[in-house]
Amino acid sequence: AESEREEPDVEGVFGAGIKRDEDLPLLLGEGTYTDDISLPGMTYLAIKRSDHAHARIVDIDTSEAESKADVVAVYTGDDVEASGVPNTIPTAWDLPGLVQPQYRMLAIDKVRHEGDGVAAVVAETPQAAHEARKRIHVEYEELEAVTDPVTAVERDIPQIHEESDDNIAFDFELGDADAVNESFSAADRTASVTLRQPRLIPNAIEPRAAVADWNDSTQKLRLWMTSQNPHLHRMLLSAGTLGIPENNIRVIAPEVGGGFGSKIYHYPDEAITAWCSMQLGRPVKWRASRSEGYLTDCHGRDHVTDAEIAIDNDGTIQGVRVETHAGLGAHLSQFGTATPSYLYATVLSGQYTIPAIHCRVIGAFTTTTPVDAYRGAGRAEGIYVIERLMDVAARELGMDPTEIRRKNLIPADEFPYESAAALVYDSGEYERAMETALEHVDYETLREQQQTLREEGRYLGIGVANFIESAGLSPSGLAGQLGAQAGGWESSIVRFDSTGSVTVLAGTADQGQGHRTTYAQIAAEELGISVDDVEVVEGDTDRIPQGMGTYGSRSASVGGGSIARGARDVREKARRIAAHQLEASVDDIEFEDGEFYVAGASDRSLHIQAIAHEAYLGHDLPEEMDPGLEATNFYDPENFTYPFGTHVAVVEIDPETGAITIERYVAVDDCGEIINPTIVEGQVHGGIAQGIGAALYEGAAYDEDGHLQTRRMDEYAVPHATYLPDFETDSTVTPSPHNPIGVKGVGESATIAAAPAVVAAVTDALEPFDVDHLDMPVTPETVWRAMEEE
Ligand code: MCN
Repeated sequence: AESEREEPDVEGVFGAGIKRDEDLPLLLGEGTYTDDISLPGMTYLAIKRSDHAHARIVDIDTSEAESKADVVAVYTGDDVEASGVPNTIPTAWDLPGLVQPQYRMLAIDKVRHEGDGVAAVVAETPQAAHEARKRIHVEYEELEAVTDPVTAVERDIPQIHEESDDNIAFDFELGDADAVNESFSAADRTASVTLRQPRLIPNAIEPRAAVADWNDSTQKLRLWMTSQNPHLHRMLLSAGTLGIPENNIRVIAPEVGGGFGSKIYHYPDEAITAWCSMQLGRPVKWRASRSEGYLTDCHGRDHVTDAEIAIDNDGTIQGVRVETHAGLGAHLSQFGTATPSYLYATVLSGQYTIPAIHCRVIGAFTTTTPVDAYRGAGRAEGIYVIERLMDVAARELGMDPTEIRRKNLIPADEFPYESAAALVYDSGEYERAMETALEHVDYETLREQQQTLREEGRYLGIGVANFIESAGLSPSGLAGQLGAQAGGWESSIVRFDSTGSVTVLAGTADQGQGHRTTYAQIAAEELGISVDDVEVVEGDTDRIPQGMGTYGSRSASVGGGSIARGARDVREKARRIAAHQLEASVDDIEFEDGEFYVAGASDRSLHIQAIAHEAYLGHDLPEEMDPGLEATNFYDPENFTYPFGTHVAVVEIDPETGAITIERYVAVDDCGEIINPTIVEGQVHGGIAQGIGAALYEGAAYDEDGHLQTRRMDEYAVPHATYLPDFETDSTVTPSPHNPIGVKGVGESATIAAAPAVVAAVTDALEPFDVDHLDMPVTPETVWRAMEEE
C-alpha cells in the first residue's frame, strides 16, 4: 500500500502568505451573489418606506398600485399581522430591565424612522414593482422627531414606543462606582473629556438582497440572502418571524460582498421577502438600492460620552468614570443592546492597569435608523474613550503621551490579567508592540522635528493609540451570562473524500475575509496535505448543519479552532487505520508531512490520502471501527481572544486652511499566531481605511425633522484611496493560550486603533493652540475654527 502520490509541498502551510484562493473568480466577475440568483416564475418586491421620521399612519391606499400592469400583490402591515405568523423581528441580546417593543416586518399604526417599511408590492418585473410603489398613498399624521440620544431622554419629547415613556431602552452599569469615587478623591488630579462618536453608515460594496422560494407542497423555504450568519438567520426566521420549523428553512449565503457587521442582523426586509413568497407560492426577489441601504442597514456608533480619569502626578492612573448616551435608533436590532453595553464598557481598561472603573450607558430610542455593531463594535468606541483620556491626562500632567502610556501598561508577566472592567485578558506583550511602533517612526527624532517645524509655523502632530480588542465572543456560558440569546461556539465538518481530497464545511460565513484560503491552510497543516487538496464550503444551512457565523473577529479563533480540532480527530482515526494496516501499535505510528510511518522504520509508511481511500473501501479496518474519514466538531473556547497593538499617525496641519495631511501611518498588530500574513495585512489595511474614514470623513447627518441628509455615496464621505497614505505595517506574535492554534482575531483591530491614533495626531499638532480634543469627523473646517478661536 505504498503511496505513489507526489509529495505535496506542505512546508509552512500555516503561516504562509499564499494568495487568496477565492479571488480569481471574483476578479473575473464569475462570483454568484444573491442578486445573480434567478428562479423560474420569479417575482420582484419593492418596499414602500416611510418618508417621515415619526408619524402616525392614518390610512394606506393601495388600490392604485394594485391596478397597475404586472402587479401581483400589495401588502400592508395589517395583512402580515392577519396572516397569523409570529411577525416579530426579535432581539438576540437581553439586558437587565431591557424594554423590548414589538418590531414587525411592516409597520402598523406608526412609523418610527425614515425608511421604516409600510407596504410591500410584488410584481412581475422590478420596474413594475418600483412604479407601483410610487402609487401607494399613505396618509400620515406627523409627530416630532428626535435624532440625538441625549435629547431623546432629557427633553419632554413624544414617546417613540408605548412600552417606554422616557425613550430609554436600558440603563446599564458596569464596574464599582464606590471604588471609582474613592479613587477620584484620593488621586492628585483629574482630567476629563466630553466626546461624540458620530453615526457611521456601513458601506459594503454589495447592497443587501434576498431571493425567497417557498414551496407549498413541501412547506419548505429556500432563502438566498446576503448573510454573515445564515444559521442565526434561519433560527430567528423560524421561531421569531415566520413560525416555520427550523428544519424546513434553508438559508444560503452565496458570495457576500462585504458586511462590516451590517449583514449580521435579521432585518424586516429579507423576512418580508420570504413572507411574500409564502403568500404567493412563487419565488420573490428583493434588492436594496444604495440609498435604501443607507436608510435601513444598521448604522454604527452614535455615542455621546462624558469621561473622566483620576491620575497621580507621576502619571499613575487611579480610576476612570464614563457616562454614555448611546443612540439605538428606532428599533432594537439583534445585538444593538450588546454593542453599546458589554462590548463597550468591558474594554475601558484598554492596555492599562486601572484599579477602578465605572461605566454607565443609557440606551436611548431615537427616530432614526437602528444602530448595531459596525466594524470594531463597542470595542472601537471604548478604546477611543480610554485613548482620548490618556491624551488629555498627559496634557494635564505635561507628560509625553507615550510616557503616560508606558507607565500604566499591563506588564507582560501579569497575564492572564483581570481588568477592573470585568474581562480576563488572555496574553499580551504590550510594551513590545508599542516600542516596535515607536521605533518605526523614530519617535524621539520626530518630536525634535516637530519642535523645529513649529518654530517655522508648521504644525506636525504625532498620535499614538494603544488598543486591545475582545474578539471571538465566546465561550457560550459567558456570552449567556451577559445576555446573549445565541451560543459562542462554532462548528465544522472536516471530511476526507475517498480519493484523498478534503472538504471543510464551516459554520462561519465569509464576506471578504479570505476564509477559503486560511481555513484550507489550517486543515492542510493538520493533515499534512497541500492546500490545493482542500475545498472550503460556507454559507449553506443544508450543507453545514450548524454554525454561528462571522462577526466579532471570531472566525480564525473559534471557526479555525473548530477546524483544527476536527482535522486532528480525522488524523487520529487515520493513525489507527495506519497502525492496523502497517501491523504496528498505534503508539508507534509517527506522522510527518501527511505520511504515517512506523517509528524507526520509515520505509513502512502510508500516506493519509491513501488511508482515506481505505477508510471508504472499508475492506481492512481495525475491528469495531466504522468506515469513512470525517469529523464533526463543535468548539466552545474557554475565553475571548485579546488582539492588541499600537498604531501611530503622523499628520501635518495647514494653518491657513485647516487641511490635514497624513504623512505617515504605522500599524503594529499582534493577532497571535498568524495563519496568513498577506490576508492579515489586507485586514489591517482595510481596517485602517475605515478608522481613518471615521476620524476624518464619515458621519451620518440628520436634519431637525429626522431626515437623513447623507443618503448617497456623494454625500457620505467614504475615503477614497487617494485620501490615504501608504500604510507601514508590522506585527508581533503573542499566541493566545485559549484556542488550539494560538490565533487571535484581526478583522476589526485596525479600525479600533486608527480613529484614536488620527484624532490624537491632529490634537497633538494643535497643542500650541490649546486644543485638547476635537470630535470626529475632524474636518479642515473644525480644525480651522479651533485654531481661529484660539
Ligand atoms: N487571520 C489570520 N491569522 C490570524 C487571524 C486572522 O490569518 N491570527 C485571517 C482569518 O483566517 C481570516 C481573516 O484573517 O481570513 C479575518 O479573521 P478574523 O479576525 O477571525 O475575523 P472574521 O473572519 O471573523 O471576520 C470578521 C471581521 C469583522 S467583525 C468585520 S466587521 C470585518 C472584517 O472581519 N468585515 C469585513 N473584515 C472584513 N473584510 C472584508 N473584506 N469585508 C468585510 O465586510
